[in-house]
Amino acid sequence: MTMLHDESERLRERAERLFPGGVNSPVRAFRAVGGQPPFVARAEGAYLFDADGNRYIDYFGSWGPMILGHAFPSVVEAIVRAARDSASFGASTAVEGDLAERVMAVYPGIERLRFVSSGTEATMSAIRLARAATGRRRIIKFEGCYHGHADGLLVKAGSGVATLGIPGSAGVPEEIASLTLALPYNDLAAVEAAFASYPDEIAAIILEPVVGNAGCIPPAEGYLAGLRCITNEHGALLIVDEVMTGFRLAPGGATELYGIDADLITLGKILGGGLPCGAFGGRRGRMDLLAPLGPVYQAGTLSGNPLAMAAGCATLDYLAMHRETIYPELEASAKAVAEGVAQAAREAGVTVTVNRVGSMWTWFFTAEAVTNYEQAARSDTASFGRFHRAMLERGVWLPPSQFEALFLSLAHGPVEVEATIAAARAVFAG
Ligand code: KE4
Repeated sequence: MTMLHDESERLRERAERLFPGGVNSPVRAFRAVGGQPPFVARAEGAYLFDADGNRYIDYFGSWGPMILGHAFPSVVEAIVRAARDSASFGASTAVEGDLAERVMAVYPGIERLRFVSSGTEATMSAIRLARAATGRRRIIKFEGCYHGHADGLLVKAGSGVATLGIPGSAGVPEEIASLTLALPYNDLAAVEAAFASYPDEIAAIILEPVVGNAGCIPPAEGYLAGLRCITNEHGALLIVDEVMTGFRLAPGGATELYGIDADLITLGKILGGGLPCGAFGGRRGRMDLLAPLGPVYQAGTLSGNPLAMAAGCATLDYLAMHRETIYPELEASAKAVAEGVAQAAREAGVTVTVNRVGSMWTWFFTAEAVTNYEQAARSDTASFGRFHRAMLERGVWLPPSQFEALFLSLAHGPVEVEATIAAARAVFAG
C-alpha cells in the first residue's frame, strides 16, 4: 500500500519558504538519497509517526541520542518536572553537578568538565584548549570524520559534508583550513609522517574512536594505542570525540570499550537525553586553563541548561541501573538486524559490506572491505539511495546517507528486527 504524504508535502512547501533547503540541518533534506523527507509529528519507542500518520521503525534515533527509545517515561517525567521550575536560569544549579558526577562515574579520566549545548561547541572548545595547553596551532583530523561545523573541522569532514560531496565548506578562510591536516583513518604511518613534517607544531589529534560519520568504520587493531604512543612521543594531545559513541558502545563509550587514555573527551547526543547538550572534559590541570580560572575563554548562555541536565540524568541513570542487560541486548538486536539484512542482500545477489560496533552499524553497498573514507566513498551510493527510498515506503526509516551510522534503541526488539529484515527481503527481491 503506497503511503500518503499530503500533510508532509504541505509542511515541506512552507518549510522551503522559511529555511534554506527546507531544513535546519542539511542531512535531513534527503539530498543524497532522493525522495522527500516526511515530517515527523511524534515518536514513541522504536517508532516515528509522520504528519500523515504513517509509522516507521526508526534507525537514526535523532542521530544517536535516543538510546532508550522515544518518549521514554522517566526521561519525559524528568523534563516536565524540571520545566515546572522554569526552563533556564543562566546561573549555577545542583543538577549540573548531578549530571557531571554521573559522567565522571563512567569516564574516570574526566576530572573536570564543562557543559555546552552541542557537540560542535564541545569539539571547538576542546581544540582551543589543546592549542592553549601546547602553544601549538596545527591539528590532525581524519578524512570522513565529522566533529561538528566549527571552521577548522570542516576539512574533508564526514556526515553531511561527505553526504553532499563537498570538499569542505565555503566561508572557511584558507588561513584556518591550512592549520588542519586531514589524514586517512586507520593509517599510523600517515600520522607519523605528519609529525615528521611539522615537528613541534601539532597541538592535537581529534578522532572518532569508532567512525560513524563516514558510515561505521571501526579502529584497526592497535590503531588507537598507536595514536596514543605517537601523541605522547610528540607532545600532542589526544582528543577522543565521543559525541556519537559516548554511553552507546559501553557505559563509558569507546574510551571504556577500547581502554583509551585520552587527554580530552568530547560528549553530546545521549548525554542530553535528546535535549541540546554537549560537554568536554579531562584532567584538572588542563581543564583549569579555562576561564574564569585560566586564559582560555569559552562560554554559553544555555550551558548546563536544567532541562537538558535533567533529561541527561534520567537517561544515564537508566543506563547505569541496567548496564548488565542493556548493552548485551543492544548488541544482540543490532547484530540480528545488521546481519539479517546483509544476508537478504546476498541471497538476492546484492553485495553489501557490514561494519558494526555494538548498536551502531552501516551497510556499505560495496564488495570491498571499508577501513577508511576512501574505500567508503567507492560505495554505490545510488544503490544505497534506492534502498533507502524503498525501505522508507515499507515503514523503515534509515539515516538518509551512505555516510552515516544506523542506531537502534532499547525499544527495538524481535518484532522490529524481523519486520526490518522482511522489508529488506522484499526490497532486494525487487
Ligand atoms: P552537534 O553539533 O551536531 O550536536 O554535534 C557535532 C558532532 C560532533 N562529533 C560527532 C562524532 C558527531 O557525530 C557530531 C554530529 N553528528 C551528526 C550526524 N552524524 C549530526 C546530525 C546533523 O548534522 O544533523
